[in-house]
Amino acid sequence: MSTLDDISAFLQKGRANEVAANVQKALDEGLSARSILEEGLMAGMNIIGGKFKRNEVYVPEVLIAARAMNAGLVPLKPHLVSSGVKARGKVIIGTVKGDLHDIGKNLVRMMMEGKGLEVVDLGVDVSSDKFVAAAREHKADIVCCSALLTTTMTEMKNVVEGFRTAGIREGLTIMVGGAPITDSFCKSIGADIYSADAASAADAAVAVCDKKSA
Ligand code: B1M
Repeated sequence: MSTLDDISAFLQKGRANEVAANVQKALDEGLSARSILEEGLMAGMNIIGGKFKRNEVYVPEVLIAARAMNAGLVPLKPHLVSSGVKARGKVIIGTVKGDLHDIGKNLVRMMMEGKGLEVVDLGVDVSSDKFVAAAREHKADIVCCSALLTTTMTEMKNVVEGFRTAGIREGLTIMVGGAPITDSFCKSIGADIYSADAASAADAAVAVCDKKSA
């Protein structure tokens, strides 16, 4: 078995220490951070996701797999992000109300930080009011909403409405993403940018901030 297979296998068993150790081993072997993320960590999480869907594993197993994934991201973070870049803009990020999934959101945050953006992470289960208050307080350029459930993605519409009602929608970019989100959903709720993955979310955010400061 390759180190990437080991990472996937340990992640599925929720063995956080072994996942982190094998991520470090893969880095030492010269594997790219991207392949470790996609072919090791995310591959393992996708297998767990499929088993979860077929009721072959349940919430506790998925939860410990998620913890193991987060442990694997720790040694990977410095390699996913470049360092020493000057802050280019301010981003507020959170997983929307009712939704507790945070791994994708954490990846988006890491990639954005790596591109020199200052990111304020509101965590999970974030209400529209909280997004609005934080954007106001931090004078954000971009608000990023993540959702993983078809039942919570509709909360993104409330976030967009919340900014309209507060009178601060103009000049603010609202970005949305997460597995059930599509470009047409983004347009239908009046958000500005849909990104399918963390790397393109970071690229899009940098483009917005660079355009603003040009
Ligand atoms: Co949940 N869960 N879960 N779960 N869970 C899914 C999402 C599900 C697809 C599983 C399944 O049935 N196959 C399903 C949703 C079905 C649906 O709505 N259509 C589901 C369900 C049903 C549930 C519960 C309702 C289960 C229950 O209790 N009966 C429950 C809901 C709890 C709640 O949120 N209120 C629940 C609970 C959980 C756990 C707590 C156990 C755990 C989350 C732990 C955590 O996040 N700390 C969990 C997990 C881990 C998953 C799966 C297995 C993995 C999600 C993940 O982290 N993927 C997931 C199945 C799957 O995806 N295969 C599943 C890895 C991550 C890197 O990908 O988050 O998609 P993702 O992020 C991607 C992109 O989407 C994008 O970038 C990332 C990649 O670069 N992205 C953005 C994400 N946010 C973005 C924002 C952006 C741009 C891009 O801009 C702002």
